Parts: sequence; C-alpha cells; structure tokens
Amino acid sequence: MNLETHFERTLEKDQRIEPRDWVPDAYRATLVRMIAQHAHSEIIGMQPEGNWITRAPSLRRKAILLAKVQDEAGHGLYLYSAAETLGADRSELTEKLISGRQKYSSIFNYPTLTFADVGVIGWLVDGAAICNQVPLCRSSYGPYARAMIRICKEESFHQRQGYELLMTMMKGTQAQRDMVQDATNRWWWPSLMMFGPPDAESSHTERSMAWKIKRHTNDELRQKFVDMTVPQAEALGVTLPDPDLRWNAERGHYDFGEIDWAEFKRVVSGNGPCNAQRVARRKAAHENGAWVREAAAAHAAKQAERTVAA
Ligand code: FAQ
Repeated sequence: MNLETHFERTLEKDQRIEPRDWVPDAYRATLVRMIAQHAHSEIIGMQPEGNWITRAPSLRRKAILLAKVQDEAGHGLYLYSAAETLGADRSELTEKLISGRQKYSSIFNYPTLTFADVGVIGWLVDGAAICNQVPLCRSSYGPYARAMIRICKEESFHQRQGYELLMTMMKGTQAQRDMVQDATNRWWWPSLMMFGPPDAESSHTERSMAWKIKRHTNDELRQKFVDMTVPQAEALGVTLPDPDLRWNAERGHYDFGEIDWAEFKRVVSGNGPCNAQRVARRKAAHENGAWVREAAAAHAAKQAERTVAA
C-alpha cells in the first residue's frame, strides 16, 4: 500500500494519524497553523484574567484564579509540544506570535474592566472553548486529540468556577448584579466570534472536515453554544444583549441576531482594543526570559558532556 492510500484508509477507518505516519504537506501545514494559533491563544489568554490576580476579592478567589491561569499556561505547553511532533520549532512559533505573523483568538483582545469579567470569561469564553474543543478530542491527529482530552477536563473546571462566581455575585448587592450584567453585555458578542467566520466565508473548514481535523462547522458549533447558554443566562438572571434572541420551535434552536463581522475582522487584523498591549507584553516576557533559556541550554549541554565522558 502506498503512503497516500495508507493515510486515506486511516482517515476512512476513523483511526488516528500519528507522528510516524506519512501525511500530505497541506495536512501538516493546516495542523501546525491551527495548533499554533490554539497554543498562542492559551498563552495570550493568561493576560486578561492575570490582570485581576493581585486584586482578587478574597484568598479563595485568588487561589482559584491563580490555578486557572496556570492551567492555561499548561495548555499552551501541551499544544506547543503537539505542534513539535509535526516538525514545528517552538521558538519559531513564538517568534511568529510576537512579530504578528501568527494569529491567536480574537477574544483575548478585549479588556477585563471589573472582577465580574473573570466570572464571565469562565462562563462564556471557557464555555465557548469547551463547545469548540470537545469535538477536537476526536480530531484525526493523535497528539492533538489526546492533548484536548486533558484540556477539556480543565476547561470544564474553569467554566464551573466562572458560573459559581457569577451566581455568588447575583445573590449579592445591586451594584454586583449590575457588574455581572455589564460584563455579560461586553463579552457576549465577542464570545460568538470565537467560533470563527460564518461557514460561507470560512476558508479552511471544508478541507479540515474532510481530513477529520474539524468535526463540525463554525456555524454548527456557534449554534450549539447559543442553545446551551440561553438557559444558563436565565438561571443566572442576566439578559443576553440580543433583541433578536428567541426560541425557534420549527428549527429546534434559538435564533440570534447578526454578528458584527466588521468588528471581528478589525480585531483579527490587529486593531482590537488590546491587540498591541497583549503582543507587547508577550514580547517583553519572552525577552526577559532569555537568560532562563540560555541557562537551561547551558545546563543541558553540560549534562550531555558528562554523559559522553562517562
Ligand atoms: N480569532 O477558515 P476558518 C482558549 C482565523 S480557546 C482569530 O474558519 P479554521 C481557551 C483562522 O485562523 C481559543 N482568528 O479557520 C481559554 C483563519 O486564519 P488564517 C482558541 C480566527 O481554522 C479560555 C481565518 O480566520 N481556540 O484559548 C478566529 O478552520 C479562557 C479563517 O477562519 C482554538 O484555537 C478567531 N476567533 O477555524 C484560554 C481552538 N476564527 O490562518 C484562556 C482550535 C477564525 O487562514 C482563557 N481552533 N480565525 O490566516 C479551531 O477550532 C479553529 O482554528 C477555529 C477557526 C474554529 C478557531
């Protein structure tokens, strides 16, 4: 059997492609693009919530938030490792991120103005991430699919802590309820944009679905997220900021209003409210960490010398 047939048969049988297997160049390039963007999102995604660690309202909230932000760092590391199994070089991926040549999720270019944003990010942003990522646990590329299993488990904890925080605030003062509503108003539409452009404008979906990298289209997952979130908003007692949001019994889904795709394009092309700040901060952290990388490399070289000598 030639290599290409082996690749096609593996996909047909719904088995995993592993690093040792031959893959078409475009399959490899698609996965490196998607996994790198995902890894960058996890790392940049530490910033909006990290902003509140020093100002968390109690020791308990601080411990939860610290654990969550550390989890995001871990997700970035598993994902960079998954990209390395495809031949990508991690330092090159970082270079591409900080020079603006590789993307990360649009959602992390919005500011976190109050502590309610921490709860709403957990509820909506992690909620959207789970919706998008659970099907990726069945992605055709083994190392990515396996990384997603652990990531999804941790994202579920993140979602729960966000919802529990909001529930607590909703039982508090009127000022706290107003903060939750305000944060929901600001994060709702950007959360819907996380799923990517509408299917008709998505350049990669068809090919990625044929390769079983993606299992659903962007619009399918966005709809699933809306259907899942509306009852949660009702239970919480907040209003989702969309006058067109209503149950459509014929479709068996919620209808929702038009997303501002011009805003999405602006944010993705680098002109969102916080793009410059996020990348500058990542770049500074990378530069400040140069001595750590040098020390680690020197230590590894010394160890290798000792092993050879022994
Ligand atoms: N932002 O043809 P498609 C998290 C780009 S979750 C920026 O539809 P595809 C957890 C797309 O890359 C967030 N760019 O592309 C967390 C492509 O650009 P290119 C990360 C976007 O790949 C929570 C172009 O538009 N999750 O971090 C966005 O088939 C809380 C055309 O789009 C993942 O990355 C966007 N929203 O579908 C962390 C999940 N949407 O390369 C901290 C894995 C699209 O042609 C705190 N990725 N683009 O120049 C995916 O599922 C897919 O890559 C999609 C996009 C669905 C994001």
